[in-house]
Amino acid sequence: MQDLQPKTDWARIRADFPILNERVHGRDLVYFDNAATSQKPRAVIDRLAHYYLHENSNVHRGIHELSNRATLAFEAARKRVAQFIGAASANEIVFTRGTTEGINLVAQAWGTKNLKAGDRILLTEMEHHSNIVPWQLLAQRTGAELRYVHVTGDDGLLDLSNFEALLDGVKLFAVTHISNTLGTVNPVRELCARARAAGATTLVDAAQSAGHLPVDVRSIGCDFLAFSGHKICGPTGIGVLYGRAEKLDAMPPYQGGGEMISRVDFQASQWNTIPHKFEAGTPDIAGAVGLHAAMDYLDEIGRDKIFAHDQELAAYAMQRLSEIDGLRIFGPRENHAGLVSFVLPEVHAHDVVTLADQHGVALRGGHHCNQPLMRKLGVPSTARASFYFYNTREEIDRFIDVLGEIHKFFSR
Ligand code: 7TS
Repeated sequence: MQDLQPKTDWARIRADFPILNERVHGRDLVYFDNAATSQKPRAVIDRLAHYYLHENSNVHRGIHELSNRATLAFEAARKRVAQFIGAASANEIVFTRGTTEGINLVAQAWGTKNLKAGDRILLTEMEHHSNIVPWQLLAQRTGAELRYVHVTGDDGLLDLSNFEALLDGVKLFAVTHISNTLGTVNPVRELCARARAAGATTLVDAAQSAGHLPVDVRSIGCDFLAFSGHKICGPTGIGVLYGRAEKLDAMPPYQGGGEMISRVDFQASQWNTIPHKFEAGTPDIAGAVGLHAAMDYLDEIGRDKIFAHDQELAAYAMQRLSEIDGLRIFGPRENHAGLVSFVLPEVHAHDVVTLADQHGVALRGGHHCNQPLMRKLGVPSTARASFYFYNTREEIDRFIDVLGEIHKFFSR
């Protein structure tokens, strides 16, 4: 059968990102640090400028025209987020500063009310620090106990052989959708179903997934899901926490201030409805509006196509990396997300990154906010190349050439 889908013009899409034309140390930039933050297309940059040029005002409080424009744009962004992740209602969308703040909000507001000494919190060994430390703080406050689903080893999969046993007594299960170090894509739908069947509340860290593959909270079946705007072509400073309406309704506020109240007296106050109850103070209005443009931009390409492209680049990079003698690659061989972590024998990851930078190639080296995972894998750090839809196979070839030179230099 003939393929009736129009071919995606990746070269034209790449041209939407002015920063990719930068020269770094006299070379064309190769930007392979997308897991840390993505670049921004002109559509998002223009939308931010338009907001500040024509709509800037504070939201919800004003009656004047500009305040109406800002409020309409801000609330339209909330509706768009609900659609972007398949939420039942815009009331289930809380704007935050990012994934980290979303997880802290749940740990603080939901956790403090619902956990007590002896209760269990189940995480996995591949979580980012921002999906570990808020739960440690909660455990310290409440006397709850932390448990971890093990990672199998360099192939970076979750060992689910004793998952049901681990779920015993668990009140909260939190898991990353895609690992920012291993590139593992976790079966979050199945994991959330099993955790909920065992009586646990579930949270998905979608920092690495929301902008890379179609994400649907009702299909995943989670209670909470968090992501960051800046990793999905949106601005920094804006993020999203999704919460099931009944969960958010039953939670106390996270922070106090303007916007989150319906009535304030000198001694006590009453809370606003969700999601406003969780948005004290002036929000990042421009950020939300810019995020709206980013979501429109991504969905015009199609997140299914973006993920197929990510996976193709990761597979190609792993194939090319395996040509280098003794190089150790982390993460699954199949169904790998768009990033690759590796260690060159005898070379510290920071040296790899510093030397690659001299050739214009932006990588990241370190523990990637996964210190416990690094200890488990027995390495202090890895070097990581992380891709997005504007990256190309030619850029991977350049990166491999540069690694080859670094390898040669250190094996002399
Ligand atoms: N969760 C995961 C899985 C992440 O990869 C990150 C950031 C976060 C949470 C935190 O997101 P933030 O926007 O709140 O900071 N990951 C990375 C990274 O891999 N390199 O730099 C930041």
